[in-house]
Amino acid sequence: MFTLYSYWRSSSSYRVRIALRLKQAEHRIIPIHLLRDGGEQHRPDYHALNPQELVPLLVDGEFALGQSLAIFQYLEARLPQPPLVPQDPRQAARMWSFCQSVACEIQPMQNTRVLGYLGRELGLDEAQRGVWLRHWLGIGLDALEEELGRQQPTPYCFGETPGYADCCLVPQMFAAERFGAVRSWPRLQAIVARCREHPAFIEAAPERQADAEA
Ligand SMILES: N[C@@H](CCC(=O)N[C@@H](CS)C(=O)NCC(=O)O)C(=O)O
Repeated sequence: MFTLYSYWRSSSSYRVRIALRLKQAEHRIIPIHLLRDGGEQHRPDYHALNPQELVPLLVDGEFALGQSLAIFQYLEARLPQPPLVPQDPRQAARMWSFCQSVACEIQPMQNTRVLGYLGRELGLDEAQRGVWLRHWLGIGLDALEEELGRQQPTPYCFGETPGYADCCLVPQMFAAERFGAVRSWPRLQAIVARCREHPAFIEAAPERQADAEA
């Protein structure tokens, strides 16, 4: 039985919630509220588990692991079925490149502490932060749309069944909608629409979480 520390609206947590469901892994979710009381991720008991003070955090017995892409790799090794990585090495590498693009290039710009710093330390108001954020989300998702457009269309990002790229894409599009950064990305949007009909994606959605707020 895995334990996942998660926040309902955190796109990185959402990635792992989807993956756990695709793997049909038995798990429980412990919510960490990223805003309440200055952020529960900074509580000493959580810091003891995860010095990075970020969600998600996966715990498997005595083993605790942060960073969603590392968690994907661990899940793949721990629970190989169903595989969420393409068999072809080049497609697999492309899939990890796609995941890193979301996790390392796009999502960090929208992170709570980054936006908080822009406001508190650099004095940007909400409108200015929105312009900044929409700029980065737009550039990042435009590139992914173009990349996927260069390969044969498949129902999901890299094949006939959902994989880790889809686990990254759906939460990132949720964030783009939340921050008003949506443009026309026909390929990405078609994949997201398909994913949103899949039970694993439905159950992992932010609004379905026990800690969801109106
Ligand atoms: N690269 C990390 C990103 C984790 C991350 O940024 N988590 C955010 C929520 S999506 C967080 O915990 N933020 C807390 C904060 O900003 O203080 C991953 O892929 O897991």
